[in-house]
Amino acid sequence: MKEFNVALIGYNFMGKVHSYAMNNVSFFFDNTVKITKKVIVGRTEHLVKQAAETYGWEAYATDWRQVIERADIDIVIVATPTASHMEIAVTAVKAGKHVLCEKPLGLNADQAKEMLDAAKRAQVVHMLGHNYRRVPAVSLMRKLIEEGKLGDIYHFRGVYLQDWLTDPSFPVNWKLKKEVSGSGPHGDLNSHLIDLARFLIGEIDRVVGMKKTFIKKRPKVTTPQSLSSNLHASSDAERWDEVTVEDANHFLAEFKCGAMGTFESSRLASGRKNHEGIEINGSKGSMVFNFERMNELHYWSKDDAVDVQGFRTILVTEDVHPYIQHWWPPGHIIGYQNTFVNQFADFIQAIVTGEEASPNFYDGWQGNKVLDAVTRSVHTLTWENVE
Ligand code: SOE
Repeated sequence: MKEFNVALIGYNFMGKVHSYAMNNVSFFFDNTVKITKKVIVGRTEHLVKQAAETYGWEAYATDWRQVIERADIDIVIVATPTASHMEIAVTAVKAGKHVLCEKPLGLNADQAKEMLDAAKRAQVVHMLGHNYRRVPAVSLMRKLIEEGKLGDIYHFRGVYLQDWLTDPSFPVNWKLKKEVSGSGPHGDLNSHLIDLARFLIGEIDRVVGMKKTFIKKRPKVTTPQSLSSNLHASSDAERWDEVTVEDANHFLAEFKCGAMGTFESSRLASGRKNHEGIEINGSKGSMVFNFERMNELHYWSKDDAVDVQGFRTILVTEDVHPYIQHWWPPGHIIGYQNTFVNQFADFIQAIVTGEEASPNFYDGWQGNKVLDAVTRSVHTLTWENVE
């Protein structure tokens, strides 16, 4: 039995779903591996205590440095806001821990490079949390593209649309503050699209982008419960906080393979909840994926007889499909949380075999370079090279 003790830094949405993954990975994947959820870390004691109890952690702590120093911790998961990724991840790899870090890797490419260098020097396994690569339909897309089913790739179309900021009374949180998050949907959502684009059709050469903040001030609150008292605040300064990131960021790209790319990310796309859509068109066919229908892949093939040509919907739940042999019989679909189980299983496998994890900090560095190039182009109003 191989045993790994884990420390998780961060306890909100990502903390919850990583905990879920650890609770389930041995059940569905390698049952010769024992994962012990040793300690979960957060700054607000009563909340991290509650998370520890709900998600089943042995202990909780408020000081991540003390936890990383512990000799009994093998793996550190960094699920904090982006601004703290570098410090935590570099400290952890220097302490010899294997690290799984949430996306985007750094606030910028320089930070990401420093993280990559530190991880390489420490010779630990490093992985970047892009769970959407672990959707069976997305992995199938890659397999089919590698087999040449789409021929030469002409177009990559990626949209990642949400609408949680359409209500102007939605208060400011860390995701709306540049110093904590780095950017808005650019780092949060475009980072996923860029990772999928690289995974599916390769590197991006150059980009040109635009961004916009439609709602520039929002209620200032410390907790969601204090929203009503905030509305009666006596001064504007008490009541309003400035949004320092964009609400939407769109860009065009040219890929090394010659394909043209369009990327759209927004938190103001009314009615779109977690609409992560990808369409790829090639000389021999097309494929369409939308995360909100994550068990399906749409495929159009020029090889089909003309009289029956049309987009077919593949239900990606067969044993022959990526990851599915670990889950349920055909037709018994999987969900968002299961992509994190797939991801954690791949991470553990890399640790056990000594192979590189994928995506890793190198991919995070490449992703940060694309994000940076778009940000530069927004200011220069011209195409920017990624390198
Ligand atoms: C933002 O709302 C968010 O939670 C992202 O941070 C995640 O990476 C994405 O998967 C879902 O949306």
